[in-house]
Amino acid sequence: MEPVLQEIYDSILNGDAKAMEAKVQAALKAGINPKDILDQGMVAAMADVGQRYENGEFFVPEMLISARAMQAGLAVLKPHLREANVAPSGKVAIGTVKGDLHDIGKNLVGMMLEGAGFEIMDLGTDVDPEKFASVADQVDVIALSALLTTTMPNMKATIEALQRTGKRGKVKVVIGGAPVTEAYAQQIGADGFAPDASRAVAVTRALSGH
Ligand code: B1M
Repeated sequence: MEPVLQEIYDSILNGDAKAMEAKVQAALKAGINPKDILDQGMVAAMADVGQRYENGEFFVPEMLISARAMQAGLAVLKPHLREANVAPSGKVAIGTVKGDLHDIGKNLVGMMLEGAGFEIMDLGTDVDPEKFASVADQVDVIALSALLTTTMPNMKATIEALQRTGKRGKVKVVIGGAPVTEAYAQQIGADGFAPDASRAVAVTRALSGH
């Protein structure tokens, strides 16, 4: 791994948001591909943080400061994740489902969709099924993120809210997040599943026709 990518990785593990900004800027200046900075330096480090939490080596405060360092790096990277000359596409409402406060993956998917030309309505985290249903008339796709096995059922609850309010036929629903699978998407009647942000763009494009 390039030394600066290792430094980015370490800054996330150390929860050093200030160093992150400088290191990501240095990596960009050195001509390293933004996708490599993201995947090798940042996403890999967050997976390591999760592993350490599972092993009892990290606790919630460590996860939180690592998340802040990740967000600081994403803010620097954001303009560089845009695709060149993208034509305006469809509109996507994105949010993390009810009960779930994890927003890094959701933000990343939103950024990549924005970079691909989609207009993003970011509903934030802990979003009620009814809130998603209330914006269904205004968008082409609803994108749901969940990071907890305990909040995944709220993806199903969101689809049910769309059905209940007669809006299911008006939008496509794409789901994703670490515990979510293709099989789960089929089980709950979602239109698409993506395991990561790049594939979320491909699936959203295919479903929205943009
Ligand atoms: Co939490 N947490 N956390 N956490 N946290 C996990 C998810 C966990 C797996 C850690 C572990 O045990 N190894 C575990 C869940 C276990 C489970 O459910 N099976 C867990 C737990 C238990 C908890 C708490 C319950 C801890 C506690 O309080 N006791 C608590 C819950 C709070 C709540 O939500 N109600 C909690 C809290 C937190 C923090 C607040 C401290 C912090 C979040 C800060 C924030 O988001 N602003 C946090 C963090 C940082 C994590 C880990 C370490 C990292 C998550 C992350 O940001 N990854 C995580 C461990 C892990 O995931 N390995 C963990 C980086 C991000 C880029 O990846 O979000 O997976 P990810 O997104 C990916 C893909 O999943 C996909 O694309 C993204 C980019 O490739 N994707 C989509 C995501 N959404 C998508 C939507 C799509 C398509 C693709 O279509 C619409």
